[in-house]
Amino acid sequence: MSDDVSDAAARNLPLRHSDEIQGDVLAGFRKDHETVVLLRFPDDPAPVRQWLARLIPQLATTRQVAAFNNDFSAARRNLAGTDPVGLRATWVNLSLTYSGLKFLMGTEPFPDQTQDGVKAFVLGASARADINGDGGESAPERWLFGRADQPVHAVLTVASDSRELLEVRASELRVAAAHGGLTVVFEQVGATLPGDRKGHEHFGFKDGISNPGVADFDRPDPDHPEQVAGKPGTRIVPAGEFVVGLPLLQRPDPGLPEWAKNGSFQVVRRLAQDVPAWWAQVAAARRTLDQAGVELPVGSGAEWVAARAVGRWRSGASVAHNPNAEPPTKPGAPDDNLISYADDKEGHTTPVFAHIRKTNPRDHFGPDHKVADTRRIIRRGIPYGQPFDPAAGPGHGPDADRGLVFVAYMSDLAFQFEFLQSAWINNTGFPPPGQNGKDPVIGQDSDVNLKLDTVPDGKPLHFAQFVRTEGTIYAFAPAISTLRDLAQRRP
Ligand code: N7H
Repeated sequence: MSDDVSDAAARNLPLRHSDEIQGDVLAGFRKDHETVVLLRFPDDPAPVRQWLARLIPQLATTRQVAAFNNDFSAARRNLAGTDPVGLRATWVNLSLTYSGLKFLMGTEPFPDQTQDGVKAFVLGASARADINGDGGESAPERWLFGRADQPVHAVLTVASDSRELLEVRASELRVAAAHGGLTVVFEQVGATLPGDRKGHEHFGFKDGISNPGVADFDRPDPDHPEQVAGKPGTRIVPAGEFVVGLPLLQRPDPGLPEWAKNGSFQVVRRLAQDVPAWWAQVAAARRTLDQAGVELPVGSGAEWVAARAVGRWRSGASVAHNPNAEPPTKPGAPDDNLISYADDKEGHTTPVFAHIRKTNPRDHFGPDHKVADTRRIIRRGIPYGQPFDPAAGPGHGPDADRGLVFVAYMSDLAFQFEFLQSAWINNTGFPPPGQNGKDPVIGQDSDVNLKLDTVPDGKPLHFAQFVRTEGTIYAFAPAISTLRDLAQRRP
């Protein structure tokens, strides 16, 4: 597994030892509790630089987080899969928005703004709402953060094993920020869901199964060097897809300034999920199919349709390998991620509109995965709010706030995140040919065309959007040395 690398193997994986790249990007904090604190700078840069200088030694590097995750996995293995209680850490990372970077640099950070990814970062997420499909109820004027009238300069990502430890650390960070004259514009707390729902998102599906492997960070499988050892199906892509200045798969190097090297662009999005409404429409879709006489596995119910919408069953088992029913979960088995769409071009098993197929078409366009691999992002999301369970009392009902704190890293906001949103998720024509529908989990309202061996021309099913955008920030997590230069006002 990516976090399970022996000392000997780690020596040949130079990015595991990076003291430059911040820790959440490649290693991933992977904690049960996380908060994202959005900060605004005061007018005077001097106290902000002092705040930054004091903060830098507290920022988690890739070396620290990778080593911790490695120890944690080893201990977990020795404890037959339970979490080692004594091994705890609280991590902090810092990213800056365009206006935050410009403020600290005292000059234009990107003299050349012709490149699309740079343009997206400079303009910010609210100006890119049309591209990202953020209209109507998801329009920026309604956002809780990231609106044009509500500047954010810096983003602290804080993660810990317990809520108490997180709260202590977050309050220390808030006090330090206040000393520097910074104000908290918004704070979004997230936590893994309780009990057996740990690791699952609010609709009920296991999340965090498929993230890209990264060259020089993840150990390649000796027999299949294009995949991560111990993680069948997890493809290794060049690190430059996520970290600026490192090798890319096939795009030309965008030629970003030297200070950006070893940094990563970050998207933070609060995505509200209307759980009962989404499931009600899944059940309605099932009734439509039953009434149309479409033959489906007996007793499979709404779950069958929901699994088609996601591409996985609730447990994370793929529809590709388990078309008819959710299989019993096997303890200790690697995640079901060795998925091919090569023999399912029409999507009779995994629909071409399924969320995991829209966002990573894998080998749909060819065995080299190139179309998919250049658009990958590293996802570090965590749920917020209580699970939907009205009988459990206040906070669990249909009107309570709940959803996903979506956090993702990449080296180009336009080429990766924005492209996924506009060209794949919200494009009824993707994948060509024909009109297949938008993503029925996170996309805008649309009909999807469900094709089956027995219904090769497809049956239209309507999916309305029950994931609403409530805020978005584009930020950049600079290398530690760049942050040091900014604290000392070196250009
Ligand atoms: Fe998605 N969901 O509950 O259905 N996502 N996602 N996502 N998502 C994935 O494979 C979900 C969102 C991706 O490589 C799983 O790890 C929800 C955005 C990508 O096969 C589940 C929300 C974007 C993958 C969900 C949400 C993506 C992925 C299966 C919002 C990009 C990996 C678990 C509330 C812009 C695909 C897994 C692959 C997987 C859900 C948001 C992208 C269950 C509820 C905004 C690339």
